[in-house]
Amino acid sequence: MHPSVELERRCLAHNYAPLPVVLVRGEGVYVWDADGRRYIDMMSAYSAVSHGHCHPRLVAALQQQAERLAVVSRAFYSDRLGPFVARLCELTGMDMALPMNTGAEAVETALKAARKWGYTVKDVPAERAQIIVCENNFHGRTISIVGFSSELQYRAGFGPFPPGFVTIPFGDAEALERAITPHTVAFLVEPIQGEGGIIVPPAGYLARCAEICRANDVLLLCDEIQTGLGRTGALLACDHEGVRPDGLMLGKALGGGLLPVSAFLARRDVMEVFQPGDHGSTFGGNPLACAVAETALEVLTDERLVERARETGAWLKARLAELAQRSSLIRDVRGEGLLLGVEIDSAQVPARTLCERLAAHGVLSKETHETVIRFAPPLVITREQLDDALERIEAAFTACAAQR
Ligand code: PXG
Repeated sequence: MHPSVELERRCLAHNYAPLPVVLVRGEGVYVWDADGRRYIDMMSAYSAVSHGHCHPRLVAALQQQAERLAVVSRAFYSDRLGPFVARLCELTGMDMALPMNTGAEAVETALKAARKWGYTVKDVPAERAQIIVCENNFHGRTISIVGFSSELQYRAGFGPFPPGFVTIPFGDAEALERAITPHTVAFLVEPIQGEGGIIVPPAGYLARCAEICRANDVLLLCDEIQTGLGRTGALLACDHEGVRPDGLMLGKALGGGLLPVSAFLARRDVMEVFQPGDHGSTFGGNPLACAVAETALEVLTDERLVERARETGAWLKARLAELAQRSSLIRDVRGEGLLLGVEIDSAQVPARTLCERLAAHGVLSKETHETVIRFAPPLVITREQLDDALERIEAAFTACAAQR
């Protein structure tokens, strides 16, 4: 056993069950383990590594900024924060941004903004604000966020939870209309549910939700922490339906695969509810994070990562659908761009076993919900690299089917 595994088992909280691979190096779509074996990374740290591992331009930006100035807190201005938020707003079409670090913090920021907007702008009576969320959501791991999860394990043992959340089925716009009351301040939704199993809602869903929200003076808050920045073949998954949300959460890929960088973006009248002292983060918007994130946005444009995700994603999805014709293990192939999920007949073989087999064939991925394997490689992946991955995927599936 690698010494780090033994140390992790002894000294690290057991809150994950990693595949037995010890990674030591990464470059582009590849990672290497301690024995020098190379793997194609088909899950990109849950979409955080859209730019590929250790992208040279991003590493250079990190190095240069680290040598100049890294962390100052928001007690002072820095020369990096303004240009970063300006670029982020320009790219996403939002008015204002509030940088944080992790995705969960961006979601918490959105929830606070929505509630305060409800009390100060919409005139909802004190302490009565309601936020509508979807079944099968995943928005992070804080107490308030797991409090409105429908996944028993995420909640069990962690209550009591803050009130003020109402759950409706995902993909059902009429359920949203029915759930809205005069106290509803916001609807929080992932345009495609990621952790929930790569669930794509019916066409027109988000656009209809946006209409309903607008008609009822309810904020549409889109969690694009996983789907954003090109992952689904559009800059934002909202763009597929021509929707401009009132509040937007970005994270993961915003840090260029190097640092935790997230942001809540919003309409001006929503963001302006925050007064000095209302909210903050020691590290949120630090110069080092800003330098990396601003470069990550530049690389996204310069390397046409959005278009490439659309093209290679459509191609990968078609090949996986063909594989599904040949393999009885696959029940469904779904997703958009390079956020794809393959649903496994888990009665035949658990998705976890397949992931172990994929690793043995040089492909890294991870199951979600015990039945779905996600294929979400870095957006820089080429057709040739995907061809190679597909051959390995088919070999792994065949080996699993033969072994039953
Ligand atoms: N929103 C969405 C849509 C996400 O997919 C978060 C928020 C939270 O981001 P942070 O940076 O706080 O993890 C996510 C995260 C895990 C795990 O082990 C998390 C995600 C995907 C897979 C596993 O907690 N997504």
